[in-house]
Amino acid sequence: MKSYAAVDLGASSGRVMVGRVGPDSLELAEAHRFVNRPVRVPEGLRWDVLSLYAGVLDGLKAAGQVDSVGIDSWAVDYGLLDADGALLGNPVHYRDSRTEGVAEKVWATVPAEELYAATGLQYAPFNTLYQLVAAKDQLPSAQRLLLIPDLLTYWLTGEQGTELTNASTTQLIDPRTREWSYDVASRLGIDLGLFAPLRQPGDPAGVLRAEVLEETGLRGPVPVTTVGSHDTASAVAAVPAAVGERFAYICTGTWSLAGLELDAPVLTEESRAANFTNELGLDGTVRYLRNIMGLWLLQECVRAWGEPELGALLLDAAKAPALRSVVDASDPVFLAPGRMPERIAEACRASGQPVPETPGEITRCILDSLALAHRKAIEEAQRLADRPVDVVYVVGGGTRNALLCQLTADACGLPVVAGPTEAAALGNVLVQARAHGPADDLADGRALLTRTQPLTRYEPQGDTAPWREAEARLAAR
Ligand code: LFR
Repeated sequence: MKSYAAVDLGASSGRVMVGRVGPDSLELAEAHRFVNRPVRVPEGLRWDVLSLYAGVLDGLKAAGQVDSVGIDSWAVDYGLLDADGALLGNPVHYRDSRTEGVAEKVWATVPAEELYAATGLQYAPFNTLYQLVAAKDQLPSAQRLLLIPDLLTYWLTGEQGTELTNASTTQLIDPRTREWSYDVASRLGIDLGLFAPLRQPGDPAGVLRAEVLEETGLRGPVPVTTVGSHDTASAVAAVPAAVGERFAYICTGTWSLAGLELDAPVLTEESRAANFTNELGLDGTVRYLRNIMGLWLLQECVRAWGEPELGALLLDAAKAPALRSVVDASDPVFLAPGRMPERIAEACRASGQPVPETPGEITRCILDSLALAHRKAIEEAQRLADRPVDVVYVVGGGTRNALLCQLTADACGLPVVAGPTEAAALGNVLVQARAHGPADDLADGRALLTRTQPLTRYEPQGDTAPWREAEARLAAR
């Protein structure tokens, strides 16, 4: 039996989980959970990365002695270091407005079609590439750029690297070679020397520094292992699909990431126009998916309504009329925080649909819209990659939302298998277990999940006609 600490940082909370892995067992327990509260200061929206690091240290202390530690988090964001390795300011939040209008400037130098053919990344205003162009004035004083999990790994170990799955979200990686895209970087004047050397999931990332051991009470040496440090890469690693199964997945949480696991990128113009991304996954795989706003839409409404009880809200939503009004849940207009109930109402009004009024109605509108966006992404991914599927795996926080899972099954006209909820942490643990034992490969790890984790199956109900009608309604806007 081995024990692994999985640090998994999400947009609103961080957690340190302990995975105990035996040849035929896998138990995951939460050692520590802490709030991740983005802070708005006059210059914009920032991550409180020191408080996150403090949460990681508290979590390692609570976890106790482990055989290794791995870190994953959301993608694209980074910290800049000076020549002495000191952090230059708080990392900027990907929902900050500094990238507004930047893409157009970038495309004037590298046209959007060329950028897609070279990097395979969907357009999202927050891709690191656009952030770096927006931050050009700050870059001269920086000697090093570390993506968030790499920054925390550096603080824990003193060693610097750039983990590949997360690096692929920078829009500076060529998904065919899985190496830096030197041409794109040089045309945009981005110095790739800012990045530390690439590391692959499974690579050693150093050992906990003496001060960290002292602060956490752990006995050294404790290795830190590179995992799929992009949380979505880790979550997809924990999709409990069987070898040979034809499946799609949806990682649900603050975002919904819906798509396919492929062995080669799809870089066609049609794929670009449909805004699909080719992020890199474990073991040579490609995560071919679309970013959908996800439960962020609901989280922001709940915040605006003063945090009512979620259970009651979902009951009201279940009773509200189905598919009365839907919004485009992939639309970046919903990216920034604030005024979410009003923004949803505005979108319904602008598309000539009834305006949902009560929290229950608005919640129903959000869940219907998410299920519809899941349907669209999975349908288009199958077509664009020429890979039909028979089942949809839903992993992550949204698996707790039974209504969303059922609506997704109904909208897709496919069975949904929901679970595990802590997919990112489990994928993180599995990569450590492969590096240090006892898992042999990822297929092995996935099979272990199927045997050990609770999964819920939702069969599609009714036919998909109302969903097709709602889709047409949105398309006709
Ligand atoms: C999910 C996620 C998505 C990424 C978004 C921003 O947590 O990592 O995959 O597009 O956050 O980083």
